[in-house]
Amino acid sequence: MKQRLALIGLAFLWLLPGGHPQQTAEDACSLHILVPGLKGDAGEKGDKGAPGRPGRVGPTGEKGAVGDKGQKGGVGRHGKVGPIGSKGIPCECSQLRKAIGEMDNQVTQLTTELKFIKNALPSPAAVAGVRETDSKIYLLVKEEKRYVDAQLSCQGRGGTLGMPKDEAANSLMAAYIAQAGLARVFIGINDLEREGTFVYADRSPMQTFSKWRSGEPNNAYDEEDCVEMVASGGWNDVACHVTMHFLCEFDKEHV
Ligand code: GN1
Ligand code: CA
Ligand code: CA
Repeated sequence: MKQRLALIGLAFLWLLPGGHPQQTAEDACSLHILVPGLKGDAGEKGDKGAPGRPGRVGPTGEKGAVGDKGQKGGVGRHGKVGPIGSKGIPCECSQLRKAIGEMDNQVTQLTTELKFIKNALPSPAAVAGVRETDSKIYLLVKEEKRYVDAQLSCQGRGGTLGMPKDEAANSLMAAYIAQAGLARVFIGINDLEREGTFVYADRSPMQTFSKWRSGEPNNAYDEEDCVEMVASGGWNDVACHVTMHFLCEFDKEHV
């Protein structure tokens, strides 16, 4: 123990500046391991390193000044079809939307075509094969029918057999018949309810205006309760069971 302490003491003495203790080769070696050597010369400059990783995102900057007002945007698209009401039938909305879109296109196309027909063509009614006044539309039907069936046909189209209640209407109807190359057509006048008392197809009574041909109405063969108009515009009572072409009339308000 005493020997060990003596050795440590010797080592310290050697470390002190100016100390020159006697030392063996073995001693010097073990001492060099314990103590760092002197700083060497600076080495050569190394190669440039690889670029570093991107830095972290910086803090949000301060709000800038308000810019100029932008230009007005275009018209937006149609909105989506709304939801079905509480009592609605469940359905495929995409199919409905598609159908509505197609109808929308059809309405646009029809509107354009109607506008063209009304504005560009000289006589829209003539194009459609009918005649019209401010309040009525007349249609010649070139099918041979008995009076009652002719009236039903007109009613089925939303009208009635033509009822000439003044000179203007009578003239228009006559010209229409003549231009169609027809000799006679059924019109909406009859005395079916009371012999000799002629009424219009809408049951309205005959007023001051009438256009009976000379000698008519004569109730020939005691069986003439319906009325025809000939191409010149005159009226004649005829049997209701005969068949002929007929002329329908429509109220513009109701078509
Ligand atoms: C005669 O000749 P027509 O067909 O135009 C008759 C009418 C009758 C009709 C019956 C002047 O007319 O009253 O309703 O036959 N005209 C005359 O078809 O007698
Ligand atoms: Ca009669
Ligand atoms: Ca007659």
